Formats: sequence, structure tokens, C-alpha cells
Amino acid sequence: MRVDIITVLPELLESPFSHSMMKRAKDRGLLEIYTHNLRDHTPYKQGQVDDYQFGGGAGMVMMPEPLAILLDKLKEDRAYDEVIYMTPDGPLFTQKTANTLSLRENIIIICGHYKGIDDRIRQHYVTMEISIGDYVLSGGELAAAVVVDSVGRLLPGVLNDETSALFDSFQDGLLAPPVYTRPADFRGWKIPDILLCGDPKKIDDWRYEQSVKRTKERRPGLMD
Ligand code: 6GU
Repeated sequence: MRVDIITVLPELLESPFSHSMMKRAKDRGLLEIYTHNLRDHTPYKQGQVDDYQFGGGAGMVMMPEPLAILLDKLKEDRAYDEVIYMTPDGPLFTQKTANTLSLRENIIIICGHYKGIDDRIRQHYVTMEISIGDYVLSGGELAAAVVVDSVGRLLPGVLNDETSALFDSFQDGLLAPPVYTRPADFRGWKIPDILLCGDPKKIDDWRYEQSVKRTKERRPGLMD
């Protein structure tokens, strides 16, 4: 999968993809990430990429031209399956969205800043919008990192048996069960006996019960 990220703060996107699973995905050639500094593509002087909004009001808006120039350039070189705009007024990102995106070949992600991007870019280029939650971030970069991380780990060959996504919370509409590691008795806090019984079927049943219990208690909406 190839991901092209358009940003005014490429530095913000360096670290998130340089460790752990994302590093593994890149090293194995399963995930290619290219960040593009929008300022390098503006026709305006001094790297200007934003301007006051028509109609008045506080806050700057990202101008259409630098975005269009860069988007056209990218689309000249290959076909993209989605042009995604990260925005708090988009549809909420879920595991289902991550699963769907993990099947795409090439995607572009636009990170907004200030008051957002000129709406004509949303109308004429953007094919999908994503918000990662009902709160406002100062830019789309951290949200883009969240999306790329959750999609990247789903690419075949990134996870192994031990980290398999099949047992993730949300993958079957349920939260994950509690987990424990050594020691079995820590400060007198003991792990559930059943985990030591040695019967995989009993343990699976217990984990499933725990998943259902947790989901009912914490996120009843997921069960509908
Ligand atoms: Cl995608 N962008 C920004 N700026 N804020 C957000 C968001 C995105 N998702 C939730 N809050």
C-alpha cells in the first residue's frame, strides 16, 4: 500500500511511522509512506498556503491552488483509490473503516490546519473524509498518523500469529478480554484460576464471556 500525506508540518509525521509495526511494515515493503510539504508546491511567495476567509471571520483557510497543484501532480503519476481529508466534521473513523482502507492500493491523505481547506477542494478532489473523534485537534497530522497506524497493521504480513488482528478489540464487534502475564501472584493479586487450567476450550469460552461482559458494561452501543 502506498500512502501520500499532504501536510504543512511534515516533521510531525516522522516519528509515528519510524517504530514498531509501522517500521516493520515499511521495512518489509508492505507500506510506503511519502509526506509532501504543501509549502514546496505553492505558487505564492514565501511559501504561503493559507489566506483570510471570504465573508470575514477569524482564522485562516488553506488555499485551493497549492493543494490542487500537488494533487494533480500526484494523480499524474498513478491512480489513487481515495483522496482522504482529515477533518473533525467528517464521519467517525472505526475499525470497519480501517479494514476497508487496508484493501486499497494507493491513497492520499490531506491534513488540514487553521480553519480547514477551501471547500472547493473538498467538492472536486476529496473522495472520503475522516474524523477520529468528537474533539478538535490543531491539525490533521496526528489524526492521519492514527489512521495510517491502524490501517498499516492490518496489511497482510505486518502482524504475525502473536499479534494477529483477528483478536483485536472491535474486530468482532466486541472489546478484548482482560489479559495477564507473570507472575501469577503479584502482591497477592492473583490471576483468574481458569487461565491455569490448561484446557484451551474452557479458556476460549471464558475469554468470550469476558469480552461480552466488558462490552455490555463499557460500550453497550457496540452490541446493537
Ligand atoms: Cl481528522 N482533524 C482535526 N483537526 N481534529 C480532529 C480530527 C481531525 N478528528 C478529530 N478531531
